[in-house]
Amino acid sequence: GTLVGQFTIGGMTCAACVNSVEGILRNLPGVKRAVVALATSLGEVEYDPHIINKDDIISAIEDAGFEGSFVQ
Ligand code: 9UX
Repeated sequence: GTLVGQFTIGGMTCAACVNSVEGILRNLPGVKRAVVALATSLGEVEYDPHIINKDDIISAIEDAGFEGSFVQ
């Protein structure tokens, strides 16, 4: 199965942050797709909830020095 979640992301200040965050998310086991937008501070991730959950995804974002919070 697959879920899609949207999250806000804080702390991205340059375009390279986008690549960094997307790379981190895409490398997580269970994450199938990840996009973040600098202009809106929003992101979306498609993931397999049997492999990874929202808390794991937020922890990865915060370990990288950003703030993340799911809105859906
Ligand atoms: Mo830009 Mo982001 O120099 O972590 S890559 S601020």
